[in-house]
Amino acid sequence: MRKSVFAVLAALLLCLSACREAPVQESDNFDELIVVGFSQVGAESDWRAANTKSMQEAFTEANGYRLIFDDAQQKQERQINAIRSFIQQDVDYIVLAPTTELGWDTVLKEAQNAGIPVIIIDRMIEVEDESLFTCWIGSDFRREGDRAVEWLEERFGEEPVNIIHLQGNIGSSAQIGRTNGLDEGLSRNSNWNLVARDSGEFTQAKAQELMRHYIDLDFNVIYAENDNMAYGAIDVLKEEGLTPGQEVIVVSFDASRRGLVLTLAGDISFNVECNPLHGPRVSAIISRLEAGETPTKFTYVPEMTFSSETITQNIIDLRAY
Ligand code: GYE
Repeated sequence: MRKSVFAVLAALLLCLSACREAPVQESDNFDELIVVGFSQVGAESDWRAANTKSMQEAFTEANGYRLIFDDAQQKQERQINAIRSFIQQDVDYIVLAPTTELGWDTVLKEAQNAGIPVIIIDRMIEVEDESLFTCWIGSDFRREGDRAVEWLEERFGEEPVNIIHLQGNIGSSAQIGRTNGLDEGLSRNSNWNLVARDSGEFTQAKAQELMRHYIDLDFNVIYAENDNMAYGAIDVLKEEGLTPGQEVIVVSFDASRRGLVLTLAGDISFNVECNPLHGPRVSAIISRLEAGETPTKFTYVPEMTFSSETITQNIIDLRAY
C-alpha cells in the first residue's frame, strides 16, 4: 500500500518538474500581463456587486491583465493588509475602493516608496500629500444629496416633512456627501424635521432592523443613502401595512436595476443614480499610464435621476447593472 503511494507521488513529482521545464505558451504570456491588485470594500450592496463585476470583466487575461482581487468585508484594516500584500507581490498597479476617507497616508506612502501607482475609485480619500495617489474616479456624492433634497423640496413645498435618515457607513464619502446634502436641506427648510438618523451600513438587513425600531415614530419621508437600505425600509413599511409612495415617500441612491424596478412600482419615489461601472474607466487610465501619459487627477462620472412618475420599463431594460 505504502509502496504504491510512493510510486504515485514519485510519478507526480516527475510530471511536475517536466511541466515546469516545458516551454508552455501560457506561462510566457503570463509574464507580459499587467498585474493589478484591487482592494474592494466588500459585498454590501447591489452597487458593490456591479462594481466588482465591472472590474473583473475589465481585468481579464484576455485583456492583458492579471487581477488580484481582495474583498475587505467593509474593514479598513483588511484593506491596509491587502495593499501591503499587493506591495509584497510587486504588482504593477494598485486600485483601491476605500471604505472611509481617512487613514491611508502610511500605507500609500509604502506603495509610493515601492514605486507602485495607486488609482482610487468610487469613494474619495483624504491624504496630506495628494501625490500619494495617481488619480481618482467616482461620483459627486454631495451633488447626489443635493438632487434628492431639491426633489423633496418640490414634492412637499410648505407641507411638514418628517424624515427618517438611513445613513451609509459613517466616514465614507458616499455617506458624507449624501448626509451633507440632507443637512443643508434641513437647515434651509423650517418645515423639515429630522425624526431619526442612524447608519444602516448600506445593507438591507441593517436597514430593516433600524426601521423596525423606528416604525412607530411620526414620519412621512425615508431618506435612504442607498437602494439596499431602501429595500429594507420598504420591507418593513409593507409588513406594517403602509404603502410606500403614499403615506411614506422613499428617496434612494444608486438606481441599480432592482432599485429602478421599485421606482417604476412607486415604492421608491425618487432615485439618484450612482454609476458603478468603473472597470473600463480604470483600464483606460492604466493604458494612458502605460503610454507614459498623465491621467486627469479627479474625474466625476455623469449621473442622472429617476422619479416614479417619469421612469419607464424601457429605461430598466437598457440598464447595465
Ligand atoms: O452607493 C452603496 C455602496 O460608495 C457609491 O457604496 C458607493 C456606495 C453605494 O455600498 O450602495
